[in-house]
Amino acid sequence: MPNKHIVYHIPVCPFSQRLEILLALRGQEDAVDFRVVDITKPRDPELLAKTRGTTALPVLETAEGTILKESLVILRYLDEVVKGPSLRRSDPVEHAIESMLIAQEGPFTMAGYLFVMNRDPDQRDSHLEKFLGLYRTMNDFLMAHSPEGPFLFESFGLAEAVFTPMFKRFWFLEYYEDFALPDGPEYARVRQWKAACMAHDATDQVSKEEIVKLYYDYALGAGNGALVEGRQVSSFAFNPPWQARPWPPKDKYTTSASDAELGLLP
Ligand SMILES: N[C@@H](CCC(=O)N[C@@H](CS)C(=O)NCC(=O)O)C(=O)O
Repeated sequence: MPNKHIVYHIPVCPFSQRLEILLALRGQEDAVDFRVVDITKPRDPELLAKTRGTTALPVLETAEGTILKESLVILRYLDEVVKGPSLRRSDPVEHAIESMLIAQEGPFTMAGYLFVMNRDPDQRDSHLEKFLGLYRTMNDFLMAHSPEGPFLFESFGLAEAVFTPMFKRFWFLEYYEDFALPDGPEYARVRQWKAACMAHDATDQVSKEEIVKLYYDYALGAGNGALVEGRQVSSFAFNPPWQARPWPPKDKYTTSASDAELGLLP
């Protein structure tokens, strides 16, 4: 690529991590110029004009000024234009198979986020059941198309790049909901897939500690940099850095920590 693509993003965003994984797999981290957006601050009007008032990130701007949105679209685009072997399967049937698995990511992502954001203890079981049901569907799909594993095909590919950031994000469910995949055959294959995805070298852009600290406000029901009642600073703030903050309280149903308790005051 003669001129670099620009990607506007939130560094810890799972949708943007999909793109970072692709670049890491190719050893092409420098092929894209990442520009950090702080979602706790009002959006730059110039960027807002480019996205015609919409705010979701990541956004890719090509060297010619075309604006692309939606991480799956940007991922497939980068897969075509960045130097190196394609992530997508070249065989049409295999590509259709990976696309069917990818089609499960929307409901899975939504269910995980709604689960962590729920603060009504009476709703907890229904969130858990919904989430587990989606894992069983994935397990069934993997058993049908790739019973041996660990990946869908012989190596980490497009579907893995799509799902791994969500598997890592859902560390917040382990922490705030004590979520763990149950033992048993209904989950064995997806457990193996998830473990292989998460262990891959190209996916270490985020850590559990970072996710748990940054997503505290999500666990209190406040997403996308919104402020929790009584607080002045979002858990998504870049400063003080997450490394300098204590681990948040695990109990999201009855407590709400202050800015000071979360180490968010300078
Ligand atoms: N479907 C979109 C979702 C993107 C998304 O929700 N991004 C979040 C960050 S993780 C965001 O930009 N939130 C701020 C906003 O929507 O204003 C994609 O895959 O790109």
